[in-house]
Amino acid sequence: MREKVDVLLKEALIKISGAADSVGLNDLRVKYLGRNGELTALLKGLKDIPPQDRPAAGKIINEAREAIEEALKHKEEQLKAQEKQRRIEAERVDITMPGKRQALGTLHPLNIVKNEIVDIFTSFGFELCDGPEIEFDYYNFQALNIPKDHPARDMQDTFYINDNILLRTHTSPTQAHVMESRKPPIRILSHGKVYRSDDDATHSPMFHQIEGLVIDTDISLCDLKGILDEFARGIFNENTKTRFRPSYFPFTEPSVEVDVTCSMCGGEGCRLCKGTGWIEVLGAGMVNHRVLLNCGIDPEKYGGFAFGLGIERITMIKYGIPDMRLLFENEVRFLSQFRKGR
Ligand code: FA5
Repeated sequence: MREKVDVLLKEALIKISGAADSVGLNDLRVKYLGRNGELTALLKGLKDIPPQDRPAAGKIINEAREAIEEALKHKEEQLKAQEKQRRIEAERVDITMPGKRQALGTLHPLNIVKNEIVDIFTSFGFELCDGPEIEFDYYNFQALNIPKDHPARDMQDTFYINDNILLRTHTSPTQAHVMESRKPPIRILSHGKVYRSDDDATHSPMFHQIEGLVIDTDISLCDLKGILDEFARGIFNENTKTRFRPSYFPFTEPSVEVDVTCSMCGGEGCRLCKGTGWIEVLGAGMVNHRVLLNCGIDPEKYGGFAFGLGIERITMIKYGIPDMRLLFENEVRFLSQFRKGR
């Protein structure tokens, strides 16, 4: 019996110490100690040996069993430790690796430029105002000295909702709302979306305007020129000059178109300014006395100036953008060029 047990024990200990993983180890447990295991078979065979030899044989088998159990336990702990080590290696995080950079958003170029324009004018004491985008014909046209059927209506192709209601074609109606509801002195800046039936590389059916209005005593064209000179230097560069050309708007008299020296060539003449050295940026003028009367302001006592510009146009000039549609397509590669500190 001892020999048999010794052979079995030796074989079991070798196999256990060579087990590759916990599954293999469990198979060995079943093979030797399971209900039909090889050592269990020897125990069951005790009944076939003479009774006086049974205690000694039983002792030998039990000692072998304890040795196998001990070896299984030891190997199990060893395998567990190895598996844990392997997992730690596999899941190891290198905390010195650089993190994944999050893609940061940025202000839209139209908002960047709008904020710059607003900053310049609010530093002169202008107050920011909003007006409705769906507007009465009266405020968009009639109060601004453009009666129904006046040819000047053709200057702004209009989206009508019905005979009296339309999508505002400019931010000028805010002038009329403010003048109706406040007493001078008035110094406001109105901004927002406006709509016209226009669509090409330099015109969009929806675009953004900013409008300035000053009403007070003793206001002259020189004040307008001074303010717009400062604005041009602030929004383009220190060396920018302005030029006033006579123009026509029904709500201002006299009216002017304002040009600035080309920010790309400095006035020498280039592709951007079509060789002229000048770029048209806005419309302006002294508020027409009829508009003052329409809005309940005494033109004998007060006067003022107004100006209106397209934010898209200023943005295109400032950044050399050739097609206005780029500003509305939300192409990320285009927009990300305006991120600060790229
Ligand atoms: C006006 O809208 C006047 N209300 C401006 C004004 C205000 C004059 C106060 C005098 C006193 P105008 O139609 O020129 O003017 O438009 C002003 C600017 O809006 C233009 O210089 C141009 O930059 C921009 N603009 C006009 N139509 C479009 C369009 N379809 N898409 C993009 N920008 C446009």
